[in-house]
Amino acid sequence: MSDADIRKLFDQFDANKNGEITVDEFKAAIKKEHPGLNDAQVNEQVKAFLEKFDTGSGGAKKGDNIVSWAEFKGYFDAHKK
Ligand SMILES: [Ca+2]
Repeated sequence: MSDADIRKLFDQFDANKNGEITVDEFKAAIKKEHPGLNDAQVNEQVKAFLEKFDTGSGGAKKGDNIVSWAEFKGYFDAHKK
């Protein structure tokens, strides 16, 4: 995935375009993408998302339930082949 593709994906979640994905933004995106999910299922997705991305990479704060661009991109950089 190119940096531009990663950015595009990030921007899809970052609804207010402030460079951070909050839990509320992620929830809204998941509900839009998968309208059939119930709250418990949505919360599962949120949990998995935060475990993956709320890692503190790029000098961001780990575990603050906010995924910055640096954290988002850091995940993909770390998993590049
Ligand atoms: Ca945001």
